[in-house]
Amino acid sequence: MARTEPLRLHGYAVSNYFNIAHAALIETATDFELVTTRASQQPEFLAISPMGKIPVLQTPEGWIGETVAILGYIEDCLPRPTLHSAEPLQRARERQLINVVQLYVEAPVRSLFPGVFMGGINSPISVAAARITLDRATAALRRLVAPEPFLMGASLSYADLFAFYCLDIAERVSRFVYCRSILADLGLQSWFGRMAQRDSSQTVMAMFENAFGPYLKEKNATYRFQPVGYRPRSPATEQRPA
Ligand SMILES: N[C@@H](CCC(=O)N[C@@H](CS)C(=O)NCC(=O)O)C(=O)O
Repeated sequence: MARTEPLRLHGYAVSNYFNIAHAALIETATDFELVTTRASQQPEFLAISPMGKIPVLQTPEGWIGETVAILGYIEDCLPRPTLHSAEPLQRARERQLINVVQLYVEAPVRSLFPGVFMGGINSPISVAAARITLDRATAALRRLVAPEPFLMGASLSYADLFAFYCLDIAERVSRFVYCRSILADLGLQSWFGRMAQRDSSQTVMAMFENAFGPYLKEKNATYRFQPVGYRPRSPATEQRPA
């Protein structure tokens, strides 16, 4: 059934998960609107997002949380497979990659957000524990992907979008905490640079950059904004370190 109302994506651009869903809506040419919302544990927000997290997608039929579920909904509403392969094994491998990135890269990196982006301190134990998972995940991802030119082969998939926004944040944390580039460890710098040049990335990352500086200031973060691989095509409004 054709939708008469646009989908509404609630969240804001500091969130790598919000950015994945935003990029997927752009890449699939879905009709959508953005609604700026912060994550919250208030009852009204928990009624639409059970974990109180962003993003959350408002559809004419109801609300969906969790980025993987949001991507699945976007894809299921399309007339034909767009960012997922039509072939079952390839589709499963795309999901496998998304799971590895979410659970074994994003989650350990997220455990270090307090000491990097939120004005807190990371204990040596949590820094060491995250490193163990990241090393396993790095080895696994090196076995799983060899961009040709996309992570799962000749065409862009949800796995590329998921990995791009998670690795952007992982790269920032890895450089800050471990003085190491996870993109270099993975051999994914060229892929990341190509992804950064996509129209969707230019739109989404410009919004991220605008939102991230004020967020870091609000949190009194020790981290200072640095460009990772994304370069805007037009002159930037933000002052960048040389
Ligand atoms: N598994 C969730 C993770 C979403 C998530 O962690 N969102 C963050 C922003 S990037 C958030 O809402 N954090 C606030 C909180 O955890 O209370 C998804 O896939 O959407």
